[in-house]
Amino acid sequence: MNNNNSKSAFQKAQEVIPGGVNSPVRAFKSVGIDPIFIKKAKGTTIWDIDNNEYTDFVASWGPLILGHAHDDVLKAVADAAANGTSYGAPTEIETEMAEQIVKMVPSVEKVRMVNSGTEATMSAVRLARGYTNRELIIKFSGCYHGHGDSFLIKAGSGAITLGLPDSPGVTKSTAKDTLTADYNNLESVAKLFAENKDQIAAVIVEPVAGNMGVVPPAEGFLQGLRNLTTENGALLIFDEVITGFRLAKGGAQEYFGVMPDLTTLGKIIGGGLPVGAYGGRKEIMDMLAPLGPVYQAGTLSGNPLAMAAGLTALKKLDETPNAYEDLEKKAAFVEAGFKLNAKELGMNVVLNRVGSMMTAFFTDAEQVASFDEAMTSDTGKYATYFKHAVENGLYIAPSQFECLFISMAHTEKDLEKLIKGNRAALQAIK
Ligand code: HOZ
Repeated sequence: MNNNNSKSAFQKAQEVIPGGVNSPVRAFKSVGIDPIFIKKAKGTTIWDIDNNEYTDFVASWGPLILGHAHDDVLKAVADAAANGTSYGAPTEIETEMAEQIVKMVPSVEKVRMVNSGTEATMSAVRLARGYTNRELIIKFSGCYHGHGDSFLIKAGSGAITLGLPDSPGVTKSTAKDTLTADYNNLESVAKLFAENKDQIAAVIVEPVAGNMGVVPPAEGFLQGLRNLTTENGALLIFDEVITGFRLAKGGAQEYFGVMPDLTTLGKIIGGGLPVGAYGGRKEIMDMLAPLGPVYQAGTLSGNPLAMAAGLTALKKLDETPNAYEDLEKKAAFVEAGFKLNAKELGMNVVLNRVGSMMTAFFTDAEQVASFDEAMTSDTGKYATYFKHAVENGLYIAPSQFECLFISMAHTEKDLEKLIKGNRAALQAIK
């Protein structure tokens, strides 16, 4: 495979961009090859600047559930752009977007638009602190909630991929306000509540962990968090930046039937443009300025292009009959194919899947239900697997600790190619 153009583009980028990338995990550092520079994409296919073609299962890390450059999204963005790209003033489409979110996400009565998932989680935690008049939060080791200071404590995603779960630059006083518990371990949460009586503002959790690879919540875990937070007067925040509109119209809260107080959203909500949002019960959301005292603002929040793209994507998901059943069928087909490959090759691979998000962990552990178990993965094997997947025309996450996403655009042929490529890549690490 010729990748000379990507190689020299990376050299050039490193002169002027730290590490040559605008988000660390894109540098492919943990898989030991230079990053692929993308030229264009359509549907499920992406082309790099050396004209290599790949079937994409990264989907821009989740947002592109309709596939790349969906015609309706492109038209909505072009129509909006023709009327101006930003006003810094209210528009009707923001209300339409809020109505659509309130309709789809069961626990959300009011919602505020921001520009990224990071902004959404930072703002939701500030709101939770303002509402409860408490300072501490609980997060889970290996969960990732963007790069806000409070969350870079035992953080997942690029932070574990690069071995930087606690970032320098986060002050000691900020770090001490974040307590960490173990995912799928309610006792560790109960202990923190007992040790910090009336001081915990909120528990923030990815209802399906997606940033230490996919780790599903154990039976009763989310309901247990709901009970513990209610009993202790704290808020429960579901970070649905990945799971929102992916597992069901109403995200993980609909899928698992557990309602949080606040929900953070990103990725799919922007239809491929930079959008985040946080929402919840009216009485909590009304604490936000200009109604209440908790401040949060943004020049580009509710941007008309981003709203046009996002609203088109959400409506498509809302209006397509059997959208989520179809995603489930496609993803189950891939899971079965991966498992059969591993079985026939006599390899131990743990495949975790919830709906259209999944991760294959290269570990000898019997299951991956916790951060510690995720960390038993052989990342060297993943690197070899990744290189062979790329050689076989598959674009998958350049890190063990991320998700593989199935989109509505994937065809049977795409999925068969994925299963075949998985077999070839597995053979390479056998
Ligand atoms: N933190 C993102 C994945 N969970 C990566 C974002 C990016 O590099 O674009």
